[in-house]
Amino acid sequence: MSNTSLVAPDDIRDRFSKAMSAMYQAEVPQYETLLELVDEVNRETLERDTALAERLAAHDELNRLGVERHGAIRVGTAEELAMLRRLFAVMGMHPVGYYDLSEAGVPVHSTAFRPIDDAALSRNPFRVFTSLLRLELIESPALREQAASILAERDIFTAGARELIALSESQGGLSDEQADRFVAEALETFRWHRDATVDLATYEALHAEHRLIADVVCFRGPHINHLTPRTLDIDEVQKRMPAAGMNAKEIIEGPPRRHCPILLRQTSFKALEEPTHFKGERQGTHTARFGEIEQRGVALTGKGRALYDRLLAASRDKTQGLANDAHQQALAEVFAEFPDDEATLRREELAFFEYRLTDAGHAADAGHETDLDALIAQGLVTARPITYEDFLPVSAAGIFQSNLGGAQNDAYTGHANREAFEAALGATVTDELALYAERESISKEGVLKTLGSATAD
Ligand code: OOG
Ligand code: NI
Repeated sequence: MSNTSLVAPDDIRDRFSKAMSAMYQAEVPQYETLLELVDEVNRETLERDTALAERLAAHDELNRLGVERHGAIRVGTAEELAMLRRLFAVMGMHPVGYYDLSEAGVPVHSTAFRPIDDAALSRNPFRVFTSLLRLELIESPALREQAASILAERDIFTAGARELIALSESQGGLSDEQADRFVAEALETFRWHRDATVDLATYEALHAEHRLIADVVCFRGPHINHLTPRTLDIDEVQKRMPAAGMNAKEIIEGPPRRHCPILLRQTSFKALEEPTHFKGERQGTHTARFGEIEQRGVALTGKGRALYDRLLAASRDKTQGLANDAHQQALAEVFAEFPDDEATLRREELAFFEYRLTDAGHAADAGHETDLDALIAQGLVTARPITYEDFLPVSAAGIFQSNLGGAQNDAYTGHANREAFEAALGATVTDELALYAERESISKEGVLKTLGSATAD
């Protein structure tokens, strides 16, 4: 087959994310309500803030506003994780970042399968936060073995999905018709199954160890547990959730509201109790699925991230137990130390920026100095914040916990094991900071080369 008849992986991801969204809206009607609320607040925000509307239009972001930014799943075995890596690769999604959630009392470690380059992110930014259960952290050997043997019996992929993944690998992509079949087959892995694979007593034993263990082990597949659209005003959506019938998470995770947004802010409506059939004709319920929203800001450098982590840790005592408004206020007070204008964030190397020539820069003769600050002051170059595309372990733990009934087990902490995760994955994870640093330096070299060198001849 010639390469021209193959569909771009970005297009397959776009089809897949739309199919996933439609499936989730049908399965979880409250998620549809959340999408409507987000859309309403986004429209009002754009009407009120015309500068924001112009900026989004200039960056060609308005038409993608309604597209989900991420989803999340949890798997039980190394084989499942490794196969998912191959499944996501078909759609141009690659493992970026290692997140140790054991630190927060949750027995998983995770990565995000996501598009990497700019063009792919702007075509469709959909990514999947993927966690691997760490059975080795379960204390009881009997329970550990029982969980492992239940997991060993399931296959979370359809035969069709396996065939199409192998086909994509051997022919270097999929045709239009194969891509549609792949999306339909892949979707089956993420579907909800109301029939558990175990009896109620087994479910309860695993649940008593940790609700997450029951969620991963007792079902036929890793049901997608949330999807997450992008909001332009997370504080406003949080405020309106109760009136729209949603049980909002108590607090917004991440940094406080700022003039220059940094990293990632997130909140959710809490997981719903859903009827579940257990083996032996027993009925019960399981809580797993929820809806989340996110608002993203600039990616921080190692130095900026260290400052963020320090301030977040310092805020913990002051914010403990506070309701959202008071929590945000206390957080803002601690974060007053974090510079909140683009020029300072850039000059102090706290955040990543992408450098571009302005119209004047394009028209300028070469032979300029190579001092970026001077070029910016002369209006020849602009610096645009690079959006953070990844996740935050403390925030992720907060999202996990609010949907797992706050369960936390300190016995799990202090067990980061990136090597074991990568061995299970069958690949290394890309370092997210290196990606931002590379983008910044390529853009810097590009403008300096154009403005600085050409007259040398
Ligand atoms: C994943 C929670 C983490 C996020 O946005 O930080 C997450 C899960 O509950 O499986 O999705
Ligand atoms: Ni999430």
